[in-house]
Formats: sequence, C-alpha cells, structure tokens
Amino acid sequence: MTDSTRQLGRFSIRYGEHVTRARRDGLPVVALESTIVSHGLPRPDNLRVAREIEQTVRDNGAVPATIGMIGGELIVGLEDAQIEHLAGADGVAKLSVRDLALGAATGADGATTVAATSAVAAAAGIGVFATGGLGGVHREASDTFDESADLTTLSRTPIVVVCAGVKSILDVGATLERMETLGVAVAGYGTRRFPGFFITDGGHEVDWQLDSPAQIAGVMAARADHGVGAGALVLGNPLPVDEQLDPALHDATLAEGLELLARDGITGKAVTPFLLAHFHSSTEGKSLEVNVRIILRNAALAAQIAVAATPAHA
Ligand code: PSU
Ligand code: MN
Repeated sequence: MTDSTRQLGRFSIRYGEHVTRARRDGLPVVALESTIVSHGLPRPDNLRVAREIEQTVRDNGAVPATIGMIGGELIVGLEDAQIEHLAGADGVAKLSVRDLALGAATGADGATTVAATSAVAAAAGIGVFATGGLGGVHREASDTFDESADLTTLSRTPIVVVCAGVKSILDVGATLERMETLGVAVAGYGTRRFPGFFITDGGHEVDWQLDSPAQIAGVMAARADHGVGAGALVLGNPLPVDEQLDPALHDATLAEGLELLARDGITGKAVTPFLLAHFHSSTEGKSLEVNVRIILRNAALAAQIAVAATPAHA
C-alpha cells in the first residue's frame, strides 16, 4: 500500500461508541447537528443546550448521534467531551457539505450545518434528523444570491428533517418556492401552516399535513419502497402560539439586525450566525429561550419518529 492509499483510508466516518452499539442492536437513532451548538447559540448556554438536546432524544426512546469533525475526523455520535470542545473552542469551522473533505484533509475541528449533517447522516443510514430552523433563501437574495446549501443538499438527501420551518431571518416564501423546484417534500406537523422558526406561523400554507410519528414513518417506508425520488422530507413543527417570540419584538429586532448586517458588510456563512447572535443579545435572551424550546421540541418529535420507523420498536 502506498502512502497515499493509506491516507485515503484515514478519511472514513467514525462512529461514537453509543451509535455503534445502537446500529448493531437496531435501535432508533436521531442525527443532530453541531453548528447550532458552535455558531447558533451563545456560550456558555450552548453546551448545556447541546446536552439537553441529546437527553431529550434519549427520554423519547432513541439514541442521539450528534455529528461533527474533530481533528479532521468526521464523527457520527460525538462523545460528550468532543461536544464540549466544539462548544467552547475558538476557531471551530462551520462545515457545509463542500467543506467536509477540506476539513478532513487539513485536520480541522468543525461543526456541521443542516446540509452537512443530513448528508453524513443519510450516508450513515440514519433516517431522521432534528434541528432548529433550516437555512434557505435570504432576503435580498435576488441581489446577493445568498441561498443556503441546506436546500440543494436536501434535494438529494433522503432524510426526514424535523425543524420549525426555515429561520425567520430568511425569505420564507421564496424558500418554499425553491424547495418545490428542488424536489424537497414539505409538510406541517398537525397543521398546514408552515412555521416561521421564532414565530408560530411563517405566513404560508403547505400542501401536506402529517399528524403522527407513525404517519411520518409511513412516508419514509413508502419512499424507500418506491425507490423514486431521493429528496428530503422537511417536517415543519411549529411552536405553540403562547411559546413564540412576540411577533412585534421579532420584526423590530430583525429590521435592526438586517441594517447592522448591511452596515458591517457581513456576507457568506457569517450571515446566519451574525443575525442569530443579534437576536439573542438584543432580546435579552428571550429569543434564546424560544430557540432552545424549538430545538428540544424537534428533538422529541424526531425521536418519536425514529422509534415509529424502527420495526422492533413500533
Ligand atoms: N438552526 C438554528 N440555529 C442555527 C442553524 C439552524 O436554530 O445556527 C444553522 C444550521 O446549521 C443551518 C445553518 O444549516 O444555520 C444555515 O447557515 P447558512 O444560512 O449559512 O447556510
Ligand atoms: Mn448563505
């Protein structure tokens, strides 16, 4: 074996012990992203929340597989100390799909976005993934072309993404249009109103409503049986109205954030973390509380879906 073939062999996905056991025993597994932890939530709350997300998955009968990169190694099922590292270390990269090989070959520490997490999870045979809000088409995208790689990746990745819609900092209508074009399936959980992340109602109807984990498991089975269509199912799980961020506060904070974004010339992958950080600091933690509730609710539902989709557990 030459040096280079040995090197190539180093780039396989590594499974955390708990995920290896779960795969061996056929237990339900839920994929979780790490960008939310490293770039989406402020320290020190981010570590506490990362642990709460995993615990919520366990409490609902599934095994959490938080995905990320440590020293260039792509890991499905980060150990607690590794999550702690990604939550607290400086210089953790935000890894989309296109960054994975670059991070691996350069020995990076990195957190995976919705795009990268779903691609890796699907490659690992995991069918359900929980996050907060998807990336999508940014406002002003007709000038900036800023559209998250979450959308194009989900168009070719067979996984169920449980989320509270797309982040309300985006153009929700344009994002729904793009998901239609890209062949990403969309349904509301218990509603046909597509949620708006911090706010319950994102202002748009979707074509499908699904009402139970068993029904969603049925969609997964039908897709697998038909073998037609490789795209994701985005399941919008809205916050109850009394738990949302006050819409007036939301709109004012967003307007201010967008102004700061333009003033500071923030672009590329810094946009989303910048706007989320602006929300969390200028609402004095109110948006943070809401963000955490969103993620925990999605983690619980994702675990219930994974359980319903796992034969021995249904
Ligand atoms: N949802 C949250 N917080 C986040 C994100 C999602 O509640 O921080 C992250 C996800 O990792 C998502 C990314 O993939 O934001 C989108 O970034 P961009 O718009 O640069 O693609
Ligand atoms: Mn972007």
